[in-house]
Amino acid sequence: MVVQSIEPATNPSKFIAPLPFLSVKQGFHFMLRTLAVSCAFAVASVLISSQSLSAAELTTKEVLDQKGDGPDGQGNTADDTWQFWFQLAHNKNQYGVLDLYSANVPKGGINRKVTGPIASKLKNPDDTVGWIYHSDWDGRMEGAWADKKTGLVMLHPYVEKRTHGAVAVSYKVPEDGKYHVTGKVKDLMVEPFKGVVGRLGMVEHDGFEWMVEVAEGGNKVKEVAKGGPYGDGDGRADGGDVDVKDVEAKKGQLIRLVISPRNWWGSDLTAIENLKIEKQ
Ligand SMILES: [Ca+2]
Ligand SMILES: [Ca+2]
Repeated sequence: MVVQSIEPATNPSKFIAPLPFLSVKQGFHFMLRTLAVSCAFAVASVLISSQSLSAAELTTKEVLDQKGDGPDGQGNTADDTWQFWFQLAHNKNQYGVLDLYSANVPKGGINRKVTGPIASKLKNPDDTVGWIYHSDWDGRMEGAWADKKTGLVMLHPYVEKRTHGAVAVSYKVPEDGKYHVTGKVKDLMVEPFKGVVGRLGMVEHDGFEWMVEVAEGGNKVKEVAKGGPYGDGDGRADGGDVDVKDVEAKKGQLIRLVISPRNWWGSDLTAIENLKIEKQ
C-alpha cells in the first residue's frame, strides 16, 4: 500500500508566486500591482457612477418618456427619477400623481370630459405631450407638459370646486446628502386684470409662486425655500431664478419644485427652464 504524503501548506511560494516563471518577490509585486490597478478602476467607476447619479437635469425628454427610467417600465411611477404631481384640493400638504400620459387621451376626451392633450392655451398643442390626471374634469391646461417644438417644459396649476391647486415636478434623491437646485421659472400667460372686477380689488390673475420642498411620495416633509410672486403685472417680473442650496434629503426622498397658482389658476402656464439638481 502506498501512503501518499500530503505536504503541509506552509510554503508561501505556492500562494504568492502562482505563475511558474515568477520568483516569490516578482509574484508578490505582480499581485500588488494587479491589486492597485483593480482598486484604481473600482474607485474611478464609483466616482463616475456617483457623479452621474447625483446630478440631473429636467428636459422635455424626461416628460415625454412614457416608460420612465425605473424598472417597472411605466412612466411617472414611484421608481422613476422624475415624477409629476398635483396638489390635492382637500389636503394641501398631499400630492397625487398625474397618472395619465396625455398622448393616450383620445381626442374626443375621456367620458366626453377631458379634452387634453390639446390644451387650449398651449402654444403648439399638436406638438405638446405630457401628464394629466386620469379623471380630471377639464384637461385643457393642467398638468406637466413638454413642447417638442420649443423644447420647453411647462407646468400648469388647476382648479377643482373653486380650490386652486399647485402642480409639481420631483426628483428622486439617489443618496443621502445636500443638494443644489437651480433653474428658471417664467409666467407664459401674463394677463394683468384691468376690468371692473380688477378695479374693485378682486384680482384674479395674480401670478404664481414657487416652492422647493422635500417630500416622501406625495407627502410633504418640509418646505425649504420659496420665491415669487411672478407674472400678471402689478409691477412684478414675469419670472426669475430658482437657486436653492443645502436642500438636505435622504436616499429615496423627493426634492420637488412646486408651482403654486396663488389666487387664480387660469393664467399660470409656467415654463420650467434648465432645472438642475446636483449633489453638493
Ligand atoms: Ca416607472
Ligand atoms: Ca399668469
